[in-house]
Amino acid sequence: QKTVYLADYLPYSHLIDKVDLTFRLHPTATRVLARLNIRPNPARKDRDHLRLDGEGLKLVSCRLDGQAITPTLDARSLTIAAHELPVGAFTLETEVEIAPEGNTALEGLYMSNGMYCTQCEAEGFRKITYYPDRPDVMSRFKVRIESDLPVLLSNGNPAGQGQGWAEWDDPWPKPAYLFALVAGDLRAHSAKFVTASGRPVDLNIWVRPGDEDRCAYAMDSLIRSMRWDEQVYGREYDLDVFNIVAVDDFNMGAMENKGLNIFNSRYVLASPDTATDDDYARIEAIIAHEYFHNWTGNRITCRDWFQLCLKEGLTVFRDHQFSADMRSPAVRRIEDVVTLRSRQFREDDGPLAHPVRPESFVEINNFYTATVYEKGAEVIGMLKSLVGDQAYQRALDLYFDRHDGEAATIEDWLKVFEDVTGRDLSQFKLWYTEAGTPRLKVEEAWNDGIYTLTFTQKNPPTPGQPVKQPKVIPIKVGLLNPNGDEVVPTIMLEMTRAKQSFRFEGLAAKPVPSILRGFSAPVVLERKAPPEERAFLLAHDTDAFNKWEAGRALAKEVMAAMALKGAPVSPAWLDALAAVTFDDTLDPAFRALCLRLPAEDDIAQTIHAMGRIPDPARIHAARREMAGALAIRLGEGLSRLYRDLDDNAPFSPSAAQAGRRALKIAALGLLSRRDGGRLAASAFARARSMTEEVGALSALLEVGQGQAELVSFAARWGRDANVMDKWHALQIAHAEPAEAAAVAARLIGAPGFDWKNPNRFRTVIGALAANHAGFHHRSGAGYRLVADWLLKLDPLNPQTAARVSTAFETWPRYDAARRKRARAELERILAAPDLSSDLREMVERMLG
Ligand code: B3K
Ligand code: ZN
Repeated sequence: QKTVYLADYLPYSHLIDKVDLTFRLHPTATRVLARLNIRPNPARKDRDHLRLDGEGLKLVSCRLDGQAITPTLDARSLTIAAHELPVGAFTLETEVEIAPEGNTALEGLYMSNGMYCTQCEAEGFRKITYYPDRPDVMSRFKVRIESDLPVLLSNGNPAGQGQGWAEWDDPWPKPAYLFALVAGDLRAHSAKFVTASGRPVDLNIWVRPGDEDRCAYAMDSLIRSMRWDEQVYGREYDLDVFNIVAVDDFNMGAMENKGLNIFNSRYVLASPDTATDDDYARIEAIIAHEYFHNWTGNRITCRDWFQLCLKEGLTVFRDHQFSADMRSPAVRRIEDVVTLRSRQFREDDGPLAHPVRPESFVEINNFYTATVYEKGAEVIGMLKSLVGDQAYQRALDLYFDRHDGEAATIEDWLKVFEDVTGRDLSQFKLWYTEAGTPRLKVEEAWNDGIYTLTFTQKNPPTPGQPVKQPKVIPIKVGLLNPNGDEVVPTIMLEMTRAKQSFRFEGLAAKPVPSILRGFSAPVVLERKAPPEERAFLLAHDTDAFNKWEAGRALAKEVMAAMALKGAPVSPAWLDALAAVTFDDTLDPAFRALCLRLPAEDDIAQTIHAMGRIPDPARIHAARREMAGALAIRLGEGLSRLYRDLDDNAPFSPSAAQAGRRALKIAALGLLSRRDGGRLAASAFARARSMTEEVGALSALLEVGQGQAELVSFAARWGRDANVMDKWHALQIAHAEPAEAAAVAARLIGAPGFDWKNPNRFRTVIGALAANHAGFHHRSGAGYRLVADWLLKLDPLNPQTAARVSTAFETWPRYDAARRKRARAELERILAAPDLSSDLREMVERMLG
């Protein structure tokens, strides 16, 4: 398959004014009739042929203005020569046959547990019918579904139904990637919503019979999202119904099809006994994300797939804002930054680094990445900081006004900000076009009452981009005096040059700086500070993010020093953390975050950034030693803390209660290191929520206990695959490094384990990849197992295989022996006959 370039963009030759689709559903022989009203695109001066995308379709018939014709077919398209086309508008009717039952790639029309469903983004519609499958071709869709299944759904508003059929009419022009169809024996959890301007909307969440009572939280999240988008962005819903369907076999989290969102069942179904607090938070965020796409993605879509961040970065930014409003902004920000660093910084630092707006791709599905999503959102956060909240709001209003109904670009997006503010954003645009995480060095000077901060930015080379330009970096800074009082509240410094100084006058004493407050830019701050200064900020910083960050930076330094040179656990770190842990004036969720030690992969990233080679075994030992030392240092206070938090309040998924549970479980984990798991065993037996159950089990496994509890968990939840994912993941996460691959192999190879289901596959292989010392074990067993299973999955489901292959993206960081083994596995994958273009592109990029 060949490479596509942003620079080659050309508008489509024709416009499609209307699409009428009829589906005669059948597991092995579904008929799809498509009637397209087509005319030449006036934006294109040439008179061109008509080329429609189509893959794996059996053409039954083709008519142009009612006359049977024989178009030119190849494996990827249907073409009608220019001279065979009428001069003006015409109608094209095709009938094709497809086999949803045999569709294991889960792209296009496929089946999951007896139900039909679709996934079209990015280029799956071409597996359903012949069509210009590109986002800049927007059309009005009418759909008729014929099937004996009781529930038949598509986009838009219902337009009639009867025995064995249903019709749907979507008044809003849309690209084909937003098309969806669902048919099955489903039950609805329903509610009503009235929009700000009085439009009544029927809300339904469709699930398998028996799951109806696990939809309440998703529905509540949806209603709050709809209200929030009205209040914060002035965006109302625009159809009479909004349907959500939960599907068990799904390649990703969820999909924002117009009026018919399709969700991985894992991100819909929740009850206190099956979902952890993290699950609740994730469900809320994903429901909101897909709903927000209705405006940022659907009403305004992307001109081409290079503009993916236009909808994804903005929608992630919006769902972060929403979660911050619903929960604690500080806690949300910290969690988002932890994810950003562990996924996006990791990506940016290796062979898969690419700009937020890539310039070329082979398989677009390989670009739904942390960079496009998470960094894409950070870039919008910076833009908002730079122009201010009011200008941001005016720019967004203008964006919706100007581009509603269009397929837009990053240039269009930046232009609304330029028009509203009069600012030149050409330097800012580098955030979209250049890959890599900038490194920011800071020096301070104190002279005659003048305090100077000097920043130097370095933009490291990334694949295909050896040289980079200085970026605009909004650096939020506050200054504290030596007593811990804030003497300069948060201000934003705007850095535009490679090296730049900022002066502060009128200070009585040399201040302690709190730099990059709220993580105001996605950069690596390289500031050497003594442990006492970190401890001071952890105790006194008024910015919650930087307060946490001070402890984090200290923990990272300590762990890296332990792994690199066998340094002892730092007493300064232990004391500082003890003070935070027992400070009852602080939010329990915040304290729980401070107690969460940096992940081993993060430390490997840190050590690599220092120009050294990380040793996974030593990092693992260091982290364990830190946790043990912390358990001892916190002493009896830990038991008291645990008891205080172990109340009998009735369960609520609220952020406040979740925060208390998180702190309680953190305390339990540490206590287990001292009592060998006695308290955790009784906590498991008494658990009243999945959060507590998983928390206790994980504390037990970490200290080598929990076998009986694993058995009882499986006995209780064996029939619920989404819950059992936790059981599988925990065993791999807590396996000893030398055994992790064997544990994963045993679980994924167990009879009856459905590894073809993406949730199952990702759980086991993803958990092994996340067990840093296990995956990178010097035996190479981790690398081998992951490669074996990627090769097994690839012929069935290339998209998920390609996605999971990112387990290998950090391989160049490690020592020669490990590199050799990892490279050998990647080359073995590449040598496989009939490798998918999805997995091939990933492996080739990783090999560099
Ligand atoms: N837009 C979809 C992702 C589609 C992924 C295609 N490989 C979900 C989302 O971002 O909301
Ligand atoms: Zn999205």
